[in-house]
Amino acid sequence: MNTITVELIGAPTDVGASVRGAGMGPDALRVADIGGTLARLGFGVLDKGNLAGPATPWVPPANGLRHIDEVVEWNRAVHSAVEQALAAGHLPMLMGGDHCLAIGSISAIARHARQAGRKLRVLWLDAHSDVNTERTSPSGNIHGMPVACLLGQGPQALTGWSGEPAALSPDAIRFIGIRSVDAEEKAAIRTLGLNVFDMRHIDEHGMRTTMTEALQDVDEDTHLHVSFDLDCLDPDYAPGVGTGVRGGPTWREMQLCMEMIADTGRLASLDVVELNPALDVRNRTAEVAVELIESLFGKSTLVR
Ligand code: Z70
Ligand code: MN
Ligand code: MN
Ligand code: MN
Repeated sequence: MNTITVELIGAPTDVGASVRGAGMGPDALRVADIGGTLARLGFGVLDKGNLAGPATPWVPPANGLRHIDEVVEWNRAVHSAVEQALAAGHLPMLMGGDHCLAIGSISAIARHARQAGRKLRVLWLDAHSDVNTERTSPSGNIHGMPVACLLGQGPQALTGWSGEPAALSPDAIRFIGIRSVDAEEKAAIRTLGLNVFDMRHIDEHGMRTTMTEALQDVDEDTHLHVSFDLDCLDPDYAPGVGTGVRGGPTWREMQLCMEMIADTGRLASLDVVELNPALDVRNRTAEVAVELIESLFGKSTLVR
């Protein structure tokens, strides 16, 4: 049996966020014992430490984009680290940092999947749809734009990194837990035909049916990537996030979501983003994240 090595990549920055503090996310996950937890599940664990990058200037947006140069620099570091992890045959876990880092991470993953001749399926677990561009964003915060960038719709400096104009086609992505969508994002979702399982869908059909739908057609040729924004969870369970939105999945619903992903056996890469220890309560959100990641990597309470 060959052991999978999970490579932990810390990207300590809040450069794309609306609130300061997500830069402390990687160490909060380490304090909650992300490494030991994965090792006890039988995985090899390689903690590469934290990437280096520019400080967050905390200045207003210019041309609809806040901190674009620093966002590009952090994403370059992430892209290169994820590329190297995949080349080494490891399973990369990007520990953010805010969600703008998914641009670098998923661009590297898209190139890798294409070169390996594999289909890519991205599960975007989030309260937000993150499909703004510099023309539609109400804030200029780039953590609200990674999906657009990956679809080839964002600013030029943040598109095309996978070697194709778009890292993802609209049908490669499934959104789960969405409940905060800006007016122009709604229009983009319709125009692009994105597959959104919003909270109404989860309320009406339940997490089990939702995940069965979201994972449909995932097969042995699929590279499955999970981009886990911790604000997907209801803030009652995950207070340590910059932009909590009421009415999200409970801890139990999220556990089932993770278990059903694990059951596919196709998980090949992961982003864990938007953890904000400055707003957390005694590291509870980091601990919840580790509990959920444990299930994502196959821990099961069932006796089968
Ligand atoms: C809003 C914007 C966002 C995360 C907030 C919010 C986006 N749609 N994303 N928190 N993770 O500013 O674009
Ligand atoms: Mn190795
Ligand atoms: Mn997000
Ligand atoms: Mn979010």
